[in-house]
Amino acid sequence: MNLERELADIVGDDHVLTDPSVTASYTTDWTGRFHADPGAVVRPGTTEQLAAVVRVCAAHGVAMVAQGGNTGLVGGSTPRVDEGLQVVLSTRRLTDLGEVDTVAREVTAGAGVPVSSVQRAAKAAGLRYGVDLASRDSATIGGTVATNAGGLRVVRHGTTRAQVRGLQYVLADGRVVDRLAAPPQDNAGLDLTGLLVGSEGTLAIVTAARLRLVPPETTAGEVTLIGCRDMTEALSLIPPRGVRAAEVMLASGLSLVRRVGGLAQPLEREHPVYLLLETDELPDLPDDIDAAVDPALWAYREQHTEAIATEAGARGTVVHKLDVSVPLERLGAFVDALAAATTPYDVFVFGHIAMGNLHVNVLGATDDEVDGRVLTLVAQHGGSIAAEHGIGIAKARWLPLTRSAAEIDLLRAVKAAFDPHGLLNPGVMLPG
Ligand code: 2HG
Ligand code: ZN
Repeated sequence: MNLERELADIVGDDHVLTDPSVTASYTTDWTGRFHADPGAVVRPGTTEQLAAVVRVCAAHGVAMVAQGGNTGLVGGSTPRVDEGLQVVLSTRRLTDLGEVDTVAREVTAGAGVPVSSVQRAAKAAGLRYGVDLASRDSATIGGTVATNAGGLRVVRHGTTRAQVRGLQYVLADGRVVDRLAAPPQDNAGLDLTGLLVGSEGTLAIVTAARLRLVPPETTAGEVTLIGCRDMTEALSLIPPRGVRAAEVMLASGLSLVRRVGGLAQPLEREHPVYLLLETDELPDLPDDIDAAVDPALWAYREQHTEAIATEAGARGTVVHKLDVSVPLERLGAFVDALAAATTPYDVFVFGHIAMGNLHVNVLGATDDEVDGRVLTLVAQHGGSIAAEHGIGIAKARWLPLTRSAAEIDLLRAVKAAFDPHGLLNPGVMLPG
């Protein structure tokens, strides 16, 4: 039987999309850098429907690209040009959100639930969800599980993996594994749930997650923006305790955000580096420091991604997003070396300083040669080429820079065990 007809028999005609004007938002990534025409976009409404869709695609030997809110920045959830016929499997209709269990401090969320909905449900029950990110209204639980998203509170609560108590997922042959009701402690065999977090849709398709919630903060917290000489000074000003968020920006990014967002100069003077702290109490700072305290100062950090996208649009180009991390003691040297590695392009650098995680945004490149230069520099500084956004297709060819041949052999063996026919997110994560 015809593939489209079989898919429509499972999810209904309205949820198999093929018209390019309708599928465009599913087939182009957020940066506009990655796009390919899929066979179809399928939007199952339940786990059972999704499993049936997977069985049909598997029977036809058709590849499947799982997609949540499509806010990813490495081309990990859109179809790709050189992988043949692919079906985009959108999990956005899996929006069941369970009751918050205030005793276990947990909630179960469907893969399509936006992060901000989990945050609101937790808050209404007197708790919090430990992951927060600027794309909270569009990014989904499924997508953040697939990429092991970090975000703005990672220094306080860890990455998404630390919040996931259990998962429900569909295997490449359509079988459903349900570990949503896993007990709090469970050492019966390998931690498959932990393995799936961060697997970027290459091993299975996550349909729901049991999430740990954390107690509310007991105070509102203090938001301080501090002007710094360099990265080393910024690092030295992060207090040893009570840190809820520690973010860094450079002068170029701050001035772009001010220009695009029409924001005032936040401090008395301009500085090469800015540290934004959210802390339980006001931080102890040297007397001569240039700093301001105000929750509204978050805007200077949160508006970076949008401001850079606006600037790229105005220049008729796309942004190359290089989410990397280096050991804290190498951060200063790495940032100093970036200018030479990114010549002649404009580069904006910001990120989660306490984790050594920098978002290197390069503007104006027409091929990925500059990506290779930056990622090689990362490797030379003992870092990782993917800190919190995943490898996607954007960085797959550079994985050997920071993973050994033995590790890549293991990754390939794990992939083959879960997905022997290579149908789940082909081209993502592993070099070709
Ligand atoms: C952030 O920290 C996100 O704001 C996006 O991870 C980073 O736009 C980026 O490069
Ligand atoms: Zn980030």
